[in-house]
Amino acid sequence: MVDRKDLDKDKGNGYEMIYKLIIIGEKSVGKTTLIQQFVQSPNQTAISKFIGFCQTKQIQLDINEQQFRIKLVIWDLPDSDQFSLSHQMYYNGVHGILLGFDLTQLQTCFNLKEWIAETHRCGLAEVPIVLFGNKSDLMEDRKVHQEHLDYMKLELGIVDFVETSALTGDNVASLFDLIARRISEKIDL
Ligand SMILES: Nc1nc2c(ncn2[C@@H]2O[C@H](COP(=O)(O)OP(=O)(O)OP(=O)(O)O)[C@@H](O)[C@H]2O)c(=O)[nH]1
Ligand SMILES: [Mg+2]
Repeated sequence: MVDRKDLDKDKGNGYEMIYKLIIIGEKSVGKTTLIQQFVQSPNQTAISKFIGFCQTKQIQLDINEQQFRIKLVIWDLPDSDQFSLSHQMYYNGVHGILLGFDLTQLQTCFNLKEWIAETHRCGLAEVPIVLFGNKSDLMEDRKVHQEHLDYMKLELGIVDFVETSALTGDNVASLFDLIARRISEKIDL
């Protein structure tokens, strides 16, 4: 759970907060590319090649007509085991989760439930999740259609869904804005 007292406040310049995000999903859905597109930097801070990499980016959010400066710390897990967040360092203190699949590979949707179950096993049941379908630029190869999406959202109990292209950048910033907004709502700023 997000605890407000853990968040660093700087009233002089609006609020300053740090949200830790993890990005999960099947292999090759575009998790790493999405983070790189968002932060516009190929340089990742490697914590360990077995544990993960993280990138940071500051965003501005307008909530209830107040400007909030939020630093996002985004964790990418390389070579993830199936459905395994495997290392405590990865999921400790997580404020938000991005769960992704590939719009051109229907099978990347089959295990979304397992990924959610894993987040619950790691104590993240109360943490906001936004689902994203990546590779929206590959329109002709699209295999995940509206009926699949409707079924998935119902089955997974997820309301928030964004279609992204990590290649063109389409909706990438909106995805990160949305998860930051959901976290902020949870904290009840
Ligand atoms: N056309 C297209 N290709 C993409 C997009 N996002 C990622 N890719 C490509 O998909 C491949 C896999 O992308 P990655 O970012 O490595 O995927 P990942 O989810 O990090 O994969 P793992 O780390 O192995 O789990 C790469 O060849 C990317 O260039 C996208 O939005 N559109
Ligand atoms: Mg990757």
